[in-house]
Amino acid sequence: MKKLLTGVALLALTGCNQLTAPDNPPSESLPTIAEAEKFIEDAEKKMEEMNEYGSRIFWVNANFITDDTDWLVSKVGAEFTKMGVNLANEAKRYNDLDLPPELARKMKILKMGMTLPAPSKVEGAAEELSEISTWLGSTYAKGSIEMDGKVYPRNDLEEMMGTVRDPEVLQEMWTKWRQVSVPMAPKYARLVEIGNAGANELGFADLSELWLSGYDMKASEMAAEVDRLWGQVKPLYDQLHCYVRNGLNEQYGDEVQAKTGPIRADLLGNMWAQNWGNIYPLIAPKNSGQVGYDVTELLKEKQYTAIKMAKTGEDFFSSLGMDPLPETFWKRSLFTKPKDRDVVCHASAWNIDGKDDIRIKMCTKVNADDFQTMHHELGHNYYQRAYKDQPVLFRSGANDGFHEAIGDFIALSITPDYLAKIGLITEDMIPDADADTGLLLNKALDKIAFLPFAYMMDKWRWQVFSGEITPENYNQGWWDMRTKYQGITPPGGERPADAFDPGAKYHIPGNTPYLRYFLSFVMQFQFHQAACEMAGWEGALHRCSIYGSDVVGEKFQKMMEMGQSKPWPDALEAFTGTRQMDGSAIIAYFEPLMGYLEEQNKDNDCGW
Ligand code: X8Z
Ligand code: ZN
Repeated sequence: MKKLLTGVALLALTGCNQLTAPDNPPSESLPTIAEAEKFIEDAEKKMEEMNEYGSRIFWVNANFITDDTDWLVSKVGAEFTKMGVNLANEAKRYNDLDLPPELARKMKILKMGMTLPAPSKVEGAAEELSEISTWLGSTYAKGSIEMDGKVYPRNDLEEMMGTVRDPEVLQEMWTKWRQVSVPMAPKYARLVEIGNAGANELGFADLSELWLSGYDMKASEMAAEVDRLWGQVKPLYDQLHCYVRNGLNEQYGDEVQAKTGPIRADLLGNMWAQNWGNIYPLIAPKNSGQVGYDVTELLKEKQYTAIKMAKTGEDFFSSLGMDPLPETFWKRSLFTKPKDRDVVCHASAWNIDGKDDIRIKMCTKVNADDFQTMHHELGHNYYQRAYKDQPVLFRSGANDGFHEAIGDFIALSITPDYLAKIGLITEDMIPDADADTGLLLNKALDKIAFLPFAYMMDKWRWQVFSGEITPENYNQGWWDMRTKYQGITPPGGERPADAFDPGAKYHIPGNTPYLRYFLSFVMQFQFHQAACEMAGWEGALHRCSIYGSDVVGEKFQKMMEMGQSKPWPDALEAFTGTRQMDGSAIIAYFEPLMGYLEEQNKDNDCGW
C-alpha cells in the first residue's frame, strides 16, 4: 500500500506551513480546549486538501517516472514533511491539557504518525530528505539487469526466480539484481541521519522509537510484543527450514546445498527468500499428500487476465455483502506493466481523494503469487473505502498490520472448495483429506517462511537507526541477521565490500516500515480463525472458506469502518473477541503439518 497516501501517514511526506508558526512561540497561558479543537479542525482541513494534491502527484510519478515527475514528487514531498513536522510541533502546545479522548487521540496521531520527519530547525533538511527519498525510489523502480544480451526488469526477474531451477542462472539473476542497490548506500546513510534528527526534534530517541510508538503502547513494550510473537512461531519455522534444506539437498546435491548449515538464498523461489511457495513442486510430499493442481497453471489454462483476477477478487468481497468497486477503479487503475515507460511496479493501492477514487497499480503477471497480491491490494482499497467517512486523522488502519492483513485474510479462504465454486477446478479435483499435508506445506512455504524475513527487515533498520549498525557495517549487519533469523546465506559466499543488499528490497529504498507485514501474517490467521467460527465452520482451518458469509462480512465491515479512530485492541476485539495479537491461531492452522515435519526431520541435524 502507498502508506503516504492515507490519513496521517500522508504526513510522512507532506508539509505545508500555512497552519504553523515556524518557531512555536511559547504561549504565556495554557491554551483552551476550544483552541485545541480549532487547531485540529484547521489541521484536518489542510491535510485533506494536501492529501488529494499530493496523491495525484505521487500517482502520476509512480505511473510515469521521468526527471520531471521526480522533480514534482520531490517538491511536494518536502512540503508534506514540513507540514507534518510543523503540525506535530504545534500539537505539543496542548500537551498539558486534559482533552476529550477523540481530540487527544488526534493530537497523538499528529505527533507520532510520521515515518520520516526532517528537522524543521535545519534549513533545507526537508528538501534534501525528499530529494534522497525520490532518488532511492526511482533508482529501485527503474532497476534492471542484463543477461545474455537481454534486459530484464525486476518484474520479470521476480517471476523467473520462481520458475528457473538452474542454480547457476539463479545465482546470476540474484547477484546482478543486487548491483542496482550499490549506489544507494551513502544516500541511505544520509537519509537515516536526517530522519533521526527529525525524530529527535519530535521528542524521540531516533527513528526506531518513532516507528514503534504508533501502536498504542510504549515503544519498548511493542518491541517486546514482537519478540513474544516471534518466539511463538519460531519452532514451526525451524522445522520448515530443516525439511526444506533437506529437500533442496536431495534436489541439487551437496555441492549446491549442503545437508547442514544455512540455505542458499537464491534456491528458495523468490528474489528475497521471503516466500518459498514457488519451490513447492521440488519438496512436495513424495507418496501421498499431494495437492494435484497448481494455481499458476490453472489461471493460465483458464486464460485469466489481470482484469479477470481483479474481478475474481471483487466477487469475493461482494459475496460478503460489500458494494462492488466503482467504475473509476476499472478506468483509472494500472493493471499491467506498460511497454513504453518506467513505472513503479511494486504493487500498491491508493485512495486519491479520500472518498471513492480507489485504485490499484500493479504490473500483474498471471500466476499464483499475483493472484494472492491482487487480493492483498483489493483489501487495502476496501479498507480505505470503509473508513472514508472518518475524520481524516482516523483514515488509516487500526494499526498498520491491520491494513496489510485485510486482503490476505480474504485470500486464506481460497481453498480447494472455493476454487471449485468459481470453476478453476472441477469438483472431482478437490483433493481429499490425504492431501492436507501438501496443502499445508504449500501454505507454510509462503506464510511461515515469511515471518523471520519480516522480523529481521525492521530489526536491521532499528539497529541502523540506533547507530548499532554503522554505514560501514550495513551489509555485514544485514547478512548477520539474514543468517541468524532466516538461516540463509548468499550464493557465492562473501558479498563484495561495496554491496548494499538491503537496498535491493523495495521497502528499504521506499522507506516503508516492514513490521506491519509481520503483524499482518500473525493477525490474518486470527481473523481467519474468528471468521470461520462465526461462519459455523467445524473442520480444519485450512479447509475453511468464508466465501458468501454475510455474517462475517457484516462484522468485518464494521471493524474496517472504525479505521484508526480507536486503539487497535478495540478493533481486534470488535472482530475476533480478543485484544491481543497472538500466534496461537497460526499455530493451530498449521498444527497437522508440524507433526509431519517433525517426523520427516527426525534423522536430520536441524538448525544452522
Ligand atoms: O509490499 C507488499 C504489498 C504492498 S503493501 C505488495 N507486500 C510485502 C512485500 O511484497 O514484500 C505484501 C506482502 C509482503
Ligand atoms: Zn500491502
